[in-house]
Amino acid sequence: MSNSDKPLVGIIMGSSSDWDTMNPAVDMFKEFDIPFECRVMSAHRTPAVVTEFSSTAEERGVEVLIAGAGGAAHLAGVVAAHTVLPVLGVPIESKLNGLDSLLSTVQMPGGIPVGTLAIGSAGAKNAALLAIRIMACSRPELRKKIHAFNAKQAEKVMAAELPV
Ligand code: RP5
Repeated sequence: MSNSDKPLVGIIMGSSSDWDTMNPAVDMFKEFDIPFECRVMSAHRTPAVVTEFSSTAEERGVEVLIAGAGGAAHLAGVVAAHTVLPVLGVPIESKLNGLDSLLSTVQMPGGIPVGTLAIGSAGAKNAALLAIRIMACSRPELRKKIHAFNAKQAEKVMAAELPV
């Protein structure tokens, strides 16, 4: 899945069963009109595909990579080992409520960084927003869009009504 020949962001997940969790990340890139590519690949089941995807991401023009995986969640770490692009990891909820995914994503050895987000769909949404903030460092127009997004979000909070 992709919305462009020239994606700026690569989103991958270890299994199609991760889609419901990762979909909010895709929604954010659609909302901000950012070209992305989105694929299923597994650090354990398709290691050669992960190696190829991550080692060629830079030459494809990709600027940030997001990897979601659950359980023995090594995907983000393996991606980070094959690229110098920023890699954001999303731990997927699992049989251990995602604690296994969180720990196996976050506990990287010094030298190979993965920016790990929260467990589950909030983590996926924030991975996309963090990727957008990274890309906005050199794109003033994109930074304006983030300000507008935050203002809209705050308006919604202030308009909330309680059933009392
Ligand atoms: C991981 O194993 C995937 O990221 C997924 O979260 C988990 C279970 O995968 P399936 O058995 O549902 O394909 O690699």
